[in-house]
Amino acid sequence: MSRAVCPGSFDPVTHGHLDIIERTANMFDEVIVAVGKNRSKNALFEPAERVEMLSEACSEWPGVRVQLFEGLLVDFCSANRVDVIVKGLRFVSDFDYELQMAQMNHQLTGIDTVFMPAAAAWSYVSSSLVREVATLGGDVEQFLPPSIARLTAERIAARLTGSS
Ligand code: COD
Repeated sequence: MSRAVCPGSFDPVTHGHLDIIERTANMFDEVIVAVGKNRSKNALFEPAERVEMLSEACSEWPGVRVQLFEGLLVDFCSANRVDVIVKGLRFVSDFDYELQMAQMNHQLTGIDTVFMPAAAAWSYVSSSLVREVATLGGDVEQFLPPSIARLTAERIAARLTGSS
């Protein structure tokens, strides 16, 4: 039984993330999508909301489950008997950052990271750009599943009117 983890902030989850998760699910028996509880970013959605959105978005893929994690990713991997970390790579700057984390994680517990190239169709998409475009009134529907695009628009509208 092989088990991979796809970790991230997923604030919000985009088609780019989902492409990586689906391709990972085609390679491993089980995939845990691990949602970091990290609050240092100016998060749009609470961690529990992100878990709910991801659970719905991944519901048709057998073997994929979504969990929150806090603290070191390697500790989460050890506690959940994860064999490999899978990360999506979009461009060279992703590689620089991800390589350093992969080497640190390997040094800490021996776990390996596998890099998966982003799909060309989504390689320019990031959660932070989606948040920025939506905040400035742009249409982000093409980058997100429909229900998540709606929730994103609602949350940003609430922020802009000061009710959230
Ligand atoms: N296409 C393909 N891949 C994508 C796309 C896209 N359009 N967008 C993002 N990705 C990839 C990213 O490259 C990344 O691999 C993953 O999806 C998640 O992206 P984000 O932006 O949602 O999440 P991050 O990068 O903010 O998440 C970082 C973690 C939470 C995974 C990281 O901070 C972490 O491991 N934190 C735990 C603390 C820890 O262990 N620290 C020590 C690290 S050595």
